[in-house]
Amino acid sequence: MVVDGLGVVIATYNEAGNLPRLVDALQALPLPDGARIYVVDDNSPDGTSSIARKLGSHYGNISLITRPARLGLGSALVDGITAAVKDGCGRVLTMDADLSHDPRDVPRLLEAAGETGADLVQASRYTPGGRNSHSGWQATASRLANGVFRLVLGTPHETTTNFRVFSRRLAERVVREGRGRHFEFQPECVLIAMKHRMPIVEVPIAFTERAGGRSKLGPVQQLRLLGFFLWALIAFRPGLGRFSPRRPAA
Ligand SMILES: Nc1nc2c(ncn2[C@@H]2O[C@H](COP(=O)(O)OP(=O)(O)OP(=O)(O)O)[C@@H](O)[C@H]2O)c(=O)[nH]1
Ligand SMILES: [Mg+2]
Repeated sequence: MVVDGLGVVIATYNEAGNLPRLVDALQALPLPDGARIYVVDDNSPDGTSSIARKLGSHYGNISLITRPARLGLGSALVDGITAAVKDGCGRVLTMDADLSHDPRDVPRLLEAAGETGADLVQASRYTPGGRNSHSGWQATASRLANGVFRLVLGTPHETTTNFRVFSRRLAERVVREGRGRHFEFQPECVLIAMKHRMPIVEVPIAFTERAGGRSKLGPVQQLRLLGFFLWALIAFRPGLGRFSPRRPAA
């Protein structure tokens, strides 16, 4: 049982080349005592699970959840967050495995969570000071979708990030109330936090291209995400309450 510890949840699908680099970088950080890493792998054909198992026997603080087939990022995050909450973690950090999220930003996110007590601390490429190395129409579409969402629903600058720290009470909420099994789980978490008037803080980051391997956000997932945005714009507008940013101390 990890009381008041940190759970780091990493969903993986075909990230064999990236996972060891990420885990080594995380282990080199000054993480809180008792921190535990939860890798949720969907039986990746490239053997990510067996690599995670080896990393687990080397470091000793890694739990591996292997699921039978590719079941979606949102459902993987829910399974990882559930395991962390069950182990008694006081905070849960989620991040991508592909090194788009720089592990060196983790201490800044944890500091912001500690200083502000916010239920959701988000690393954002769109908040002032943030940067995005993606370009092209997908980057424009992502920026536009986040901008419209913000304008209509009063959400933070970015709702499509998976680099986040959840308080335990929000982690419990998203597990219970989240319905999105795929990438739409990411904006859904923001809406759940806002629905319960839980404070959200954004921390600027530089988002970089994945280090290797292929994107899992293909056309089907992009359409699904777009569908969620359109649905949420209609379904959530009344009475959601606007995002009121609380800035971490400089
Ligand atoms: N377990 C599991 N993990 C997934 C699934 N889909 C995506 N992931 C993981 O979720 C994280 C985000 O997926 P990415 O493919 O990096 O998505 P993205 O960052 O929006 O797209 P890129 O910028 O092109 O990389 C990565 O660690 C993936 O391996 C899934 O169905 N199951
Ligand atoms: Mg990625």
